[in-house]
Order: sequence, then C-alpha cells, then structure tokens
Amino acid sequence: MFGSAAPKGGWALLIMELRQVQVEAEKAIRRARSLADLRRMEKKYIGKQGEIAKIFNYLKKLPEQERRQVGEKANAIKKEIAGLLETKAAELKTGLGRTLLKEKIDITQPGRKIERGCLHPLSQVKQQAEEIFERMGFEVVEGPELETEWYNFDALNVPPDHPARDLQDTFWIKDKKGLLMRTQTSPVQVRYMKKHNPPLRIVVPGRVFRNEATDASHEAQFYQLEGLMVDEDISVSNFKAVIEHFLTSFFKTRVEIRLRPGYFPFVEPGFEIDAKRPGSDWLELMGAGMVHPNVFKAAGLNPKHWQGFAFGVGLGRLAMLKYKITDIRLFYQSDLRFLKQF
Ligand code: FA5
Repeated sequence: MFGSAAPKGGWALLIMELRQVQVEAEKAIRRARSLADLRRMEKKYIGKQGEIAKIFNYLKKLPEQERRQVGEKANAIKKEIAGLLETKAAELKTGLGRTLLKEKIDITQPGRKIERGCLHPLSQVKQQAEEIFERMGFEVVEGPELETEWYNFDALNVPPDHPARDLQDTFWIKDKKGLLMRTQTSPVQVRYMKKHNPPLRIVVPGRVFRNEATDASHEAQFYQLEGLMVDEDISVSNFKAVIEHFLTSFFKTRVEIRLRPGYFPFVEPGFEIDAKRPGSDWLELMGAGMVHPNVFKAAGLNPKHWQGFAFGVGLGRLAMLKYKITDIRLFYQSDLRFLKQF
C-alpha cells in the first residue's frame, strides 16, 4: 500500500481502505451459505494475515495522533465483522436444524393408508343384475336418453291421448317437436328389434326421466333395467322362470313375489310384479308382460311368427329391497356417509 514512509494524509487513505474492507466483508458474510464459507471469510478479513491485519501493519508509519484514530476505526470494524460472522454462523446452524427437522422421517410410523373408493350402490346393483342376465344368455345394450316421441310412445302402442304423454309426466324438449327425455327404457326394445332378428335376449340398463313429484319410492330421474326375450315359442312361464332365477340370484335369499294384472299398452297381457322380504312391505318392482303385436309390427317383425316377454325393473327399487333402504332419494343425495356403507 505505502512505501517505507506513509505519505502525507495517508491516514485518510487507510480509513477509505478500512471502509472498503468493511463493505465487502458485510456483503460476503450476508451471502455465505455454509459454516465453511464463514471460516474462509474470518481468515480473509480478520485473520492474522487478513485485510484488517494488513492495515494495522501500516499504522506504525503514521504520526501518533493519526495512528490512534485509524487504530480505533480498524478495531471497531474488526469487532463488527467478528459480530457479523457470529450472528451468521448461529443463523446457519439453526436453519440447518430446521431443515433437518422438516425432512426427518419417523421410520416407526405405520404406513399411510390409501383410502379405497367404492362403486355407487346403484352401479353395483346394475352390474350384479347385468352379470346374472348375461349368465342366462342376455346381451347388455344401451339406448339414448334423449328420445323421439315415436320410439318412446307411438312404436310402443301408446295411444296419442294417453296421459303419460302429458306435460305433467313427460319432460318434453322445448321448441323441438317430438323430442323428449325418455320416460322408460322400453323404446330400446323397438330400436333393437329394428336392427336385429330374433331369437334375441337383451337387457337395457339406463336412466329415465319423469316429471313427477318425488317421495320415498319415487324420483324424477331414476334407473331402469329393461328386459326383452323374443323367440318362436315364448310364454309367461318363461318369463316367470327367468325372473325367479334372477331375483333368487340377486337377493341370495328368498324373496316373495306376486303378479298383479297391470296395464302397459306395449304388452298383452301385462302385469306388475311386487316383491317383499320377510318383515317388510310389498314394493312394486317391475312392470312386465307379453310383447304386444303392434310393437312387433313397429319393429318390422311378424307378430304371427314371434312371441316374447318384456319387463322393466327399477334399479333403485332393487337396491332398496336388497339393502333395506326405506327412502330411494338417499341414493341421489351424494352423501358420503350413506354411500360409503356399500
Ligand atoms: C314402465 O316404465 C314400463 N316401461 C315397464 C315395462 C317394461 C312394462 C316392459 C312392461 C314391459 P312403470 O312406470 O311401472 O313401467 O316403471 C317400471 C318400474 O320402474 C317400476 O316398477 C318401479 O320399480 C320403477 N319406477 C317407476 N317409477 C319410478 C320412480 N318415479 N322412481 C323410482 N322408480 C320408479
């Protein structure tokens, strides 16, 4: 820095030099990332041969008064740098501690359980019913929820003035004449028979819509499973045998059923089937009957040659009986406390 003799005003240069060392050291300490960094800085700035020590070496070349002034300043800066190093070291130590704590793994903890979901009870019922019918040689087919008036009513022999066509019962599509949300899965009978020749056995699961008030056993949209079996020689006894086999397999317990005469324009004769478990009330489960000749005609089949039975069962009603649920609306409320039980 200086030669053998300090130049005049050299103390001022030393003070500037000290300021520079101070600023540089402060910056470096702030950026330090490890204790090793700090040790290097300690050596560089306040070590025996560090920057401050070098300045002390020049002090003896200064006149007495200036020497004291620069000496005091150098000591103060040395102390400050030592303090900064100490604070930063403490900071790094606790920071490291915090990271270690955060990343600590307790290997004695049991593994975290992945919660298992389950199928909605109505989906389960749908799958079980499909499987049973598939084992009896039935094919599972689907049809559209948005349907034409022709398939939903006309092709099914429903008279033009039948009350089911009323606004109170059917959700008609606004401004689209002849389009509606299907009120039953029965239109798929005709859709299928138009494209496939008998003998045939199908079941059709699907959502249907009715413009009606809801109560414990009625929803405005619900699921049905339609069944259709057509061959040359099908009778009501075939229907009884198939349905009894289905119900016994589905409920895995004895379920009493009774057939009541019922009117559906697309079957003749027609009946309603009620079911009951020991200790509970009769519940209307399905509508059924022998396919009406006019339905065969609408599908382009000869009613003199073909015979068949059809039925439509409410999947919600099956689920109610199976799980002893007394209100069908519970299936549609998405309450996990209810749904997790299945
Ligand atoms: C029909 O829908 C006919 N298509 C059934 C049919 C098919 C008859 C083939 C003959 C031949 P029904 O409206 O009764 O019929 O409904 C059939 C079943 O759906 C009922 O037995 C019941 O289990 C269920 N169901 C009817 N309305 C509702 C409703 N609002 N909420 C829940 N389930 C219902």
